[in-house]
Amino acid sequence: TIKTPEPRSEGARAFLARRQKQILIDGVWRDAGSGKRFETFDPASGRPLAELAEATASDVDEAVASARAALTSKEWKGMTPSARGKLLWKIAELIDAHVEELAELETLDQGKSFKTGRFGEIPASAEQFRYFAGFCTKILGTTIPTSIAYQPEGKQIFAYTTREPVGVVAAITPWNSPMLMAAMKLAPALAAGCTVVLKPAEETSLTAIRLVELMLEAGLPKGVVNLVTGFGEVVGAALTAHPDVDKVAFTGSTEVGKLIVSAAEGNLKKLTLELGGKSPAIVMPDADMALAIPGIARGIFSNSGQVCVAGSRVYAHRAVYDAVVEGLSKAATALTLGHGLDAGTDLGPLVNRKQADRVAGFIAEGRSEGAEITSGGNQTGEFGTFFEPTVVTSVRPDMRMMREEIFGPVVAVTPFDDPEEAIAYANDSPYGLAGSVWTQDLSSAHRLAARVKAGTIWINCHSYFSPELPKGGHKQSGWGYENGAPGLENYLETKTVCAVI
Ligand code: TXE
Repeated sequence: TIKTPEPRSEGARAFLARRQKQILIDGVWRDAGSGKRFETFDPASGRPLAELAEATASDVDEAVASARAALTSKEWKGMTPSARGKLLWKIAELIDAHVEELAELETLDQGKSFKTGRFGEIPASAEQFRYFAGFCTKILGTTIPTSIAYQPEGKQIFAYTTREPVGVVAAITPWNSPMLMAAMKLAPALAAGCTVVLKPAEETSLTAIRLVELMLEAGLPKGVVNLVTGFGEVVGAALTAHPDVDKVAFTGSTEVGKLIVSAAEGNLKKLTLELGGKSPAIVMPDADMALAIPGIARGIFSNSGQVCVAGSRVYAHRAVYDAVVEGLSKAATALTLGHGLDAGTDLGPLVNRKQADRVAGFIAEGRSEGAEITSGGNQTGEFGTFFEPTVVTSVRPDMRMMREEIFGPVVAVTPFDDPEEAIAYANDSPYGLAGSVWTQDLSSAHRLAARVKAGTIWINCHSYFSPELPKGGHKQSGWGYENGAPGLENYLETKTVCAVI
């Protein structure tokens, strides 16, 4: 039996002691209009952690109205770019100051190992605000010489562009890396001068609530960020169909991404969609195996595979195929499963029973169709929320486990004989989120990088992120980019002013 350990930080204990969480509208925390609540659980122990407000469409209406009013408020629109930058920087500092607490809350709510949050995702969330803070003073228009032939006598044409915030943004985030996914939307949205209604995933809302508290503490004016907790098909659907929301920034499944495209039709709101993936890793015969094996293992097993860019399809040249299968299987067996807050834990549970059942379903189906499990393959734990890191071979390209996103610690390894075959395998997917190539030959590395259809290609590494590096999906992995300068563009409109003077 796994017990929920007491969090060590005073902050996490105090936050959990206030069991009933609320929504934030126009700077005021309050219950959902319906008065309803639902529980959020520690997936390792099954213990309820807190009660979340179950918002409905009328709460969404109020949150959107608050964001709309804040967009032109003196406190927000009137804030100088420099002051806005300082505010974002201050938010980053507050995240860093609360890193232990936020990492503990993330582990308790999501399951991930403490070190993943403490040394990865929480500091990375602070870096989002720090990176985009610098943009606030550098959002520039241009002056444009024109070729317009007609000009009244004695007059000339003067044309320029300005950049404006796109407006009210609905940020809808998933449960795999809750805090980081929220930060990746809030930071560029605020840098651009937008206002936001944040809807975190119903499974993992705690760090979003704590983050918003810290943002208010940093001095964010009321209404600039509103938070509504609740279910996707109610709160998420109301936001995406709302006529007064200008843009949706979404990370989640391709299935829901498509629903959002239809829902957004009414007012043709702008969309950025970061959707599923089935990212390939190509291992060439000259790969440095000391780098490749741990790198590929990390690329699929970290966060128990609940990572959009997880390298779930490995294509290994036949000369190194056995070594890759053996190496990955050993790496899988070496990982310790346990409660994320226990110091020795490498992998916590999946986010909930439903997700673990889903992963088990893929394995059972694959097995029945001839796939061979060389390591792991079992759902474990008192509540069936854990899943062993798993290496599978003999998986045919048409099998569901090779085509669909499993979102668990499962990797399929397939041999290839020449690079053209590897490229064809890698591109045989409706997804195009990311991929990696493993080789010591510079030319072949860059040639492969050019030929694999994906938003990010890593060479001799996998799942390396930084706010400077644009990240987005080709094919059915999404629309638009997060991070880097393109990440800011999504939150800006261009206005052209053309004058006869
Ligand atoms: O995702 P959903 P689910 C994939 C992964 C996983 C599968 C299912 O393969 O196994 O999706 O997970 C909100 N209108 N990814 O079902 O539903 C929802 O409340 C508007 C990949 O949990 O897409 C949550 O906040 N919003 C992924 C968010 O959408 C709606 C991360 C994401 O949940 C909605 C997560 C609706 N009709 C899952 N329905 C990645 N790319 O990283 C739900 N939501």
